[in-house]
Amino acid sequence: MIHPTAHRSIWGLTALALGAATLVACAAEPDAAEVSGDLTALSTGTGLHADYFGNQSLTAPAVLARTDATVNFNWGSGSPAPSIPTDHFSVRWTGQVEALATQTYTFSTISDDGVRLWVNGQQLINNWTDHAATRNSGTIALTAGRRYDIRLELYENAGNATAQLFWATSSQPRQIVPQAQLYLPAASGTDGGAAARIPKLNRSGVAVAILVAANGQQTLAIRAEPGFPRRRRLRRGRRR
Ligand SMILES: [Ca+2]
Ligand SMILES: [Ca+2]
Repeated sequence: MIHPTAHRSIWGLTALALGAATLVACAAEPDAAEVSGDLTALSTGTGLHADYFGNQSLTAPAVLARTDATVNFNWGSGSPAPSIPTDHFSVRWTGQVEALATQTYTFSTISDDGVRLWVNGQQLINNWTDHAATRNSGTIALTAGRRYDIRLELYENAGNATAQLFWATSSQPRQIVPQAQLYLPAASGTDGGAAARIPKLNRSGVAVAILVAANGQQTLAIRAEPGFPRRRRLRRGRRR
């Protein structure tokens, strides 16, 4: 068994040894968890919540509610489900998207007809008009391992109907946002994912964890509180 004092100093040394490389990011965004490595294996998303309306104005009540693994639909002249008409319907997808990298993401849609997209409360796409299949896009900076509220709305007037949601970064080619990165709406807050699996802060104001995924992939995760290191906290710890 490790003596409490020794345990504290081990944490302290760990923090000091790792601090130089990691605290740059922590200082820029003190409350954020800085996570590096391939996070794909840690993603557990099941898709977005979808509400389908039997009108093109998203007017409640929804005719159908379900989880859509991705948004990658080309309904042609058909309908999303037997309970939905082939024309004059609308859909709202809600939930969270988990970033894989700390980068600027370009979200894009191909829609027929109108489309609107928000990520983290910021509207990225607004083409709420009748149109044939059209690509629209917008950008937002995201942090690896963090989840952000996402809302996508579509309406179909007549003729063909399409709804697709993509993302891309400077190092990741455009792809349909994968199911593993899409989560059902959270009860509260926007932080989660790998960040939520990092242990609570210790007395020195930092937490370090090695996250091990099912495939053995190891990811170093560090969380530090604003102003770390805090000498006063350490002194208070020694008096106990
Ligand atoms: Ca139609
Ligand atoms: Ca149409």
